[in-house]
Amino acid sequence: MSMLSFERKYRVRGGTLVGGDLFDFWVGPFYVGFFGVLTLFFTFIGTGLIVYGAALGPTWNIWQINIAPPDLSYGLGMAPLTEGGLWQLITICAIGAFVSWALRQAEIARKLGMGYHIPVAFGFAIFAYISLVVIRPMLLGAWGHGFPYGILSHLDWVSNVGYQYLHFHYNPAHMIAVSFFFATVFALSLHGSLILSATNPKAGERVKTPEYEDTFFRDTIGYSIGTLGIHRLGLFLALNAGFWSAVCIILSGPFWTRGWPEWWNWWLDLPIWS
Ligand code: UQ2
Repeated sequence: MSMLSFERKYRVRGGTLVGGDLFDFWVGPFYVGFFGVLTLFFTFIGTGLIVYGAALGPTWNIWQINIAPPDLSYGLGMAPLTEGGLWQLITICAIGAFVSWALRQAEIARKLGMGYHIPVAFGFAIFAYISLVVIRPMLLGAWGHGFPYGILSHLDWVSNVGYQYLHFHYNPAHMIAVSFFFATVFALSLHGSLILSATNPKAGERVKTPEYEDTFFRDTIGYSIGTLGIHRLGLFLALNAGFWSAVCIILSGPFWTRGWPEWWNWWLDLPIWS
């Protein structure tokens, strides 16, 4: 399986961050590595705990299964398994699996002599998750501020926390995050459609070169960001979307406890109006 002609060139020894040669091997197409083993370990334990938590609950309805964080009264302490302790262990396993996965990406990047762009980008997604279940709960003084693990229950949590600040869309960092999400989607639609239009010609026709891609955008808007530039822009937009999402939820509670519409009173309070 996967015995491609270029494997001998790219399946190189070394580049590991921990353990030297110990886990430096492949299983089929997959690189294992110390962090591959660690990812599998956390994934199996974490998934097992989720299934155990579901089994303790009142339903197997996939939409309604819910594993809740501890009551606020437990503060930042450990809770009994059935009182939010499962949520705490699952959170540890999730972070362990995500971080191990990022470090496995870093090891593979090292083997191939590539930059660390992929693990860094994934790191922003991990940061957004950790801001919800670790950073904000710690700043607020209770694990109970984390979001519950369940399809509908986490949606209810988002809705409830949003209304706690009257109208979350008035959160300036939320506005920035949403704008980056839309800009990301816009950029990817421009890029994806441009690449397909240039590289998927009718039968018998030639694939178009990047000069055609540049020309299309110069003709339409007088500017082309370029083939490397569009990928820099895409990464920038996507990382900012995740980053400002984390900022907007960390601000809410630890640094701003009133309704978000009220935050904009700084505008009405400017001395220039008097
Ligand atoms: C581009 C270019 C690409 C692209 C795209 C553009 C040849 C293949 C999509 C056009 C992108 C521009 C003008 C930037 C738009 C700005 C935002 C914030 C979305 O020029 O070079 O390479 O894929």
